[in-house]
Amino acid sequence: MLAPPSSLGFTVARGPTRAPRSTPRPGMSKAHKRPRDGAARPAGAREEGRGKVATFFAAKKARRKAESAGGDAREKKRAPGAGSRAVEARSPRGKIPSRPPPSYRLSTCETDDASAASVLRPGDDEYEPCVRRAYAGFHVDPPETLARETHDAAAGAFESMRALGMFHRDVLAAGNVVSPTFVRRVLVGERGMTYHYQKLRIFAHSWHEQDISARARSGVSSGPDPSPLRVVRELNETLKARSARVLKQTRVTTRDDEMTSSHASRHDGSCDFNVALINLMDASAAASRSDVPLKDESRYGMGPTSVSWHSDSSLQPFSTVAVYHVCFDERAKNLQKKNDSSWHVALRALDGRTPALRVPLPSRATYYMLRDFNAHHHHAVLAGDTRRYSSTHRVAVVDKDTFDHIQRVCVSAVRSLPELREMAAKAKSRRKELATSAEHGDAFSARLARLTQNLGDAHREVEFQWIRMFWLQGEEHARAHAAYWRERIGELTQAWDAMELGLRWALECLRVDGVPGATGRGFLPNRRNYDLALYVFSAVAEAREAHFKRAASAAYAKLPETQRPVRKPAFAETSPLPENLRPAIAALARWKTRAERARAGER
Ligand SMILES: O=C(O)CCC(=O)C(=O)O
Repeated sequence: MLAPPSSLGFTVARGPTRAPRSTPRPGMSKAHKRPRDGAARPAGAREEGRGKVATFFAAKKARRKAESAGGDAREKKRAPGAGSRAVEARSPRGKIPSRPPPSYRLSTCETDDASAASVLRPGDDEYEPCVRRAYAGFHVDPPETLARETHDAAAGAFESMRALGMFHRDVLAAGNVVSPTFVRRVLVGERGMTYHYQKLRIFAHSWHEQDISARARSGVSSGPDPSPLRVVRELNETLKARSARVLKQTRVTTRDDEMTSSHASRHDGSCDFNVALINLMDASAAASRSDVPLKDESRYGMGPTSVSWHSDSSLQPFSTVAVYHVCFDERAKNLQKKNDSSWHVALRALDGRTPALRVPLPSRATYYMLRDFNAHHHHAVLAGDTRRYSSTHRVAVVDKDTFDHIQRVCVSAVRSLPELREMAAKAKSRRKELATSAEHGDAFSARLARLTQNLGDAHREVEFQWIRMFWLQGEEHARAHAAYWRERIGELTQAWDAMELGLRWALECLRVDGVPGATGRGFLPNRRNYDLALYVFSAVAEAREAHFKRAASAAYAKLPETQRPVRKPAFAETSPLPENLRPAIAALARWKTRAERARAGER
């Protein structure tokens, strides 16, 4: 039996005298496979604060940060000319250098700055040469490229999704600023996919046939027949095929870059879209009167933007983004506005010389950002006169962003818990029984360090990247995901709950009641064990504090009650650890000092 909670030196109502509440459910244990990539993500790293925790694993964090930075180019500022640096992108076939296209100086401009501050539109004298030179990889298909049935089905599906209330504003975080998106969105995609952008993980409604049927059975309406999710999947297939064709048609062979077809496809990257992030944008006038009024584009004076300048994040390197859009005019008899070109996509190169572009998009057109276009350009959406849907088909990263991944992390962490429980029991009996050999102590300390670190990583990842991300988006979001995600988040919460108990056992291993040596020479964990545990607990405490601050942000006040954050995972009297870990951290610091004194006394 482990010590009662009060003896840990901080107050919790009930201690870890029970077995893990949640040996994962059968569904989870079925997948007891070795983790494929082994490496836990920088667990919670995207959300972690920068307090004193940073000092302990500073180097490690820096490395992890560098690794994760590649995926998110959103709103990064670059100095003029910086765009001419080659960046290396990792692809399944290794690292491929990605060079920005050559820059273009307007013939009428005397300086780079003047050229870079200009905007070209189709029909301008230098539009075509500029696009060919500096915007390679941008391609627009006119509406006629897709079949009429495809257009009609897509328009019907988007309208049903709107009627079903599937579109919501995402509340994003950039630095300390928390703000809702101007547009409303929904993510649809492969089973178990999520998409992480601007510190928010959004969860895909699965377009898998079985999940569509399960959704219908569970009473979560997926709308009329055919299900809009199925229609989006079909649109996705159509755009995959079309993207492959566009990639083929737009390959350029240069003399020093003689391409075999495999070399060419290496640069083409994937167009095997696994998610569609669908945006619903109100007409400019209505959007400007809304709770989240549009802002004017400030760099070029392009007017109200529904999506401001950015490059897309969390995409597989060199992968294509295909954007299909359709406009509706509520005032017109025939709602679908076929000839509307009031919506524009704006593009800019990041080289400090090339003019920006303002490209009108006829309703039902599709545009493509091919290969590494997204790495060297930003895009924005300039609001038009009608309601608009844009279905953005992407090849999102999958390493750390699928349910399979986090399930593997949890299964592996939960598997280590029995060992930790035994170690906690041993540590307790040693404290009572006196002397153990130093060797035994060293092995114990090393094993404890490893288990604490792995458990801490998994615990932070599942709590901050998954469970809290899910509930941050509110009760209505949870209901909308009843068919697939809610149950899975429940499984992850069970695993997290077991990990909380594991962390308590790790604490138990480190407890030093009095000064050992006064009553005999008990087991003393080493300094690293304490530092590691302090790191793990402080990281959780800081991330929780940051999360609560974010959830309390005024940005949520603009949303209906049902879309506001839910404080989960929940803590109860019987929880192994309290939600506020500061007292535990203080106790750990005391034990560390006592252990150090005891060690010094021994010398
Ligand atoms: O709607 C569009 O054309 C693009 C939307 C976009 O940039 C985004 O969703 O990130």
